[in-house]
Amino acid sequence: MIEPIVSGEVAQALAEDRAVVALESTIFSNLGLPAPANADALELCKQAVRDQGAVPAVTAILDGRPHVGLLPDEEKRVLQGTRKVAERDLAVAQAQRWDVGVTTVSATVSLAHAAGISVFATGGIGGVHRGSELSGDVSADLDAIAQHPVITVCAGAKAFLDLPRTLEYLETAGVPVLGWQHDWFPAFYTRSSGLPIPHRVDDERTVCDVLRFRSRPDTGVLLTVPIPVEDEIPAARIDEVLTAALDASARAGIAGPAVTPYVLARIEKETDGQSVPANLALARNNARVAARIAVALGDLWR
Ligand code: PSU
Ligand code: MN
Repeated sequence: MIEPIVSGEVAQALAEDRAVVALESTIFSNLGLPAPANADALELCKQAVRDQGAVPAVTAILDGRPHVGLLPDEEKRVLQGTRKVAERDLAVAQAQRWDVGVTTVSATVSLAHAAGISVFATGGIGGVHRGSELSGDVSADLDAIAQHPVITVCAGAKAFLDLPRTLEYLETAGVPVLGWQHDWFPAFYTRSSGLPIPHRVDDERTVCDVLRFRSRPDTGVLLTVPIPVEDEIPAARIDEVLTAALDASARAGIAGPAVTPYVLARIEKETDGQSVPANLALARNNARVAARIAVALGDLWR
């Protein structure tokens, strides 16, 4: 049973039916971005949500309790967090009273659901890893998105994943996959993976209607938003870098939850840091779109 501690500001916004956008905290820790870019990302995402008239709700584990919405000193602790919390780890982090745990997409959709928040913004979701036929590595993000009634807004999945299989998995799990004003499944640093998006949507109203009309009340929706044109990293450059990063990860024998942070750090190194501003730009853009959806959802239900 999850009973998150909801911050005063978020609780009040929810009580008044105002728009709220959940934000995960792994991306704001050093597992997601190096300092000081992680702190910048947090400020930019929160501000992007506020600029649209919505309230940001960062999720995390603090003092063994799940939190939705953080105070400034709590945010500082999250920036330093090193323990990654997927949905299944929420229980362990509480049972063992973890001091700080940073939440992934799977943990965040679960906490958003528990708190009554319908829209969530992240950078990129986890997915089916390349070589999953052997490793079995499929992110818990996918099942969690399928099992909580939350719209997850992301820039697609990381290009180091197996994107065709990730899309197949989402289809099997029954998750509607939408493209925000775009015809292609985005690949995080690049606007297109070359894979067509199952369904393009052009306005907030349609996204809200997809959530409303889905047949299973506990299923989520995935809204993909391509990185802004001016922030994109050229595809050829990223391909080289990804190959190098994945090779390094295999040589170092990295497995399990450590894979994603390791590969992200290698990509940063191989791009001489160019991946970091791209990551910030897409996270902020996703937060902006998510807030617009959250505002539209509120307008529909009022
Ligand atoms: N993508 C990013 N940065 C991240 C992650 C994904 O650009 O920090 C994190 C997210 O929190 C996501 C998690 O939920 O990695 C997926 O991890 P895994 O592959 O171990 O499921
Ligand atoms: Mn994994």
